Amino acid sequence: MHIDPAEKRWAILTLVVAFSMMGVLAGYAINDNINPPSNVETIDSTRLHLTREFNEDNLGVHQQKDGSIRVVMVAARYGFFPNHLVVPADTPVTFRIASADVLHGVHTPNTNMNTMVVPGYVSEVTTTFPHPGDYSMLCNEYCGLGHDFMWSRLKVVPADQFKVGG
Ligand SMILES: [Cu+2]
Repeated sequence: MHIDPAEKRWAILTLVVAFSMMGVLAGYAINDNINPPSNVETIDSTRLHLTREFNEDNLGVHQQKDGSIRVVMVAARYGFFPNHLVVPADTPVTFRIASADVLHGVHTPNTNMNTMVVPGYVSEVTTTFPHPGDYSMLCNEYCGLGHDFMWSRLKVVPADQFKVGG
């Protein structure tokens, strides 16, 4: 089979560009600790309020015995519950989020916290926030007419000033 040398050059160039782009993506992912959430845990989204973990009284920030933080949240049209969280900096924070209705997303700009919240599943993300400050958690999956208003506040305080509920 005859392949024109010019065609061959362009084919090689295309492959080089494609593989370099994949390399750049892999570099960013490894460097910034970006990875796909891997928790596969199912839940009945219509009965969240009847579960031990996702009932209204248990939502929010909990400190574990080892000092790590566990945040239990429900995403529902059009808000995250609770809609104001305070967590410590430099401490592993595990978010457990379930949707009560449709597909939602949670994205915290300037951090690596970003996950989809698929009805029927519990989304779990563990991350550490190195920089104290005020962040927002935004829904980044279009979920209906009120989607633009679906966000909550996340305050990261220095670890020595943290107290649950403070
Ligand atoms: Cu939304």
